[in-house]
Amino acid sequence: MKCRVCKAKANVYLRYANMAFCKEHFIEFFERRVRRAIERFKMIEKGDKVVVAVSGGKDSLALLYVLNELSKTMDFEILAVTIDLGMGEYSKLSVEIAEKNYKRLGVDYRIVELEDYGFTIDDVAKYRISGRICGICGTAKRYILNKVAKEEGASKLATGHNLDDFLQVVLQGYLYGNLEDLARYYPITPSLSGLVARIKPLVTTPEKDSLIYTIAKGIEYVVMECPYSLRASSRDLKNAIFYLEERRPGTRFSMFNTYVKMIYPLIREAYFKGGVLKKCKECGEPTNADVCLFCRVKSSVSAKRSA
Ligand code: Q46
Ligand code: ZN
Ligand code: ZN
Repeated sequence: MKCRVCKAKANVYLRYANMAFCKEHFIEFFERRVRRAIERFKMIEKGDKVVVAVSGGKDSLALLYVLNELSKTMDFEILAVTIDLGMGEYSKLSVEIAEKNYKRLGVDYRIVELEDYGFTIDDVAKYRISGRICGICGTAKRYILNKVAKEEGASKLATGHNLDDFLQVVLQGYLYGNLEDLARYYPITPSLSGLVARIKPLVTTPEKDSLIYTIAKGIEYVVMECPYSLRASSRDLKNAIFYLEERRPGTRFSMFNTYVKMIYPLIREAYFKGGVLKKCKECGEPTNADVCLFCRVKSSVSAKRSA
């Protein structure tokens, strides 16, 4: 098979698009598609300061490399942020690999420790704090990234959610009827009382393509799996989507377009609750409750630590 651009021997074949590329032209294609998603959903404007959330995994690092490239021509700046979540060896390795990549690219970065905010994810597991670990971990990441983005005067917060991640959340919303959640689920979430605008530049990038991109660019990423990852239900949904994709290549893109063009606007109209948030009585960060979930977890851990 030959590269569709230069006709040299192809290294990558994308079945969903029936296109083949050599390494160099795959990289170009990948970066152009991210740029198009950014433009289509108006994710980044001139002069933006974008915090890039980097876990050390393939998607967040692919995102970092692409945004670093695009920042040179699209006139915005980036700041990479990694949170040490306090999960033993896994966190150590994640931070180490993220930092190696920051140095390789020469980008500005910050590494923050969850421990400095009051607890670690290992504490949540050890003290059996009520709630799913991944739910609490997700809350902690959103809380800290938003806080750091505000401290740094950032106008956008970018995460590495890819097309498969996005569709999995949409399907989960359909299955369980979480329509209020879906009313806020879109490639860009505008800023809102104390929350920095969030963007998902990889939203039109299939998961496997980020993997190929990281390999093509020689990016070192964390292969080890998180010790708390159960993934059962989210994996099942992804497998279901993948099954449909295998039978009919391109299904994921049509699911995506149907959602953003037709379904999301209807759900938004019917279920979006205006989005005014309260301020947490303890930390002042935005929340739906009197005291935010982050502060509640923090108090439970400190009560158990001193018990
Ligand atoms: S949420 Fe769950 Fe992840 Fe946190 S505890 Fe690990 S698997 S890192 S994306
Ligand atoms: Zn080529
Ligand atoms: Zn709080």
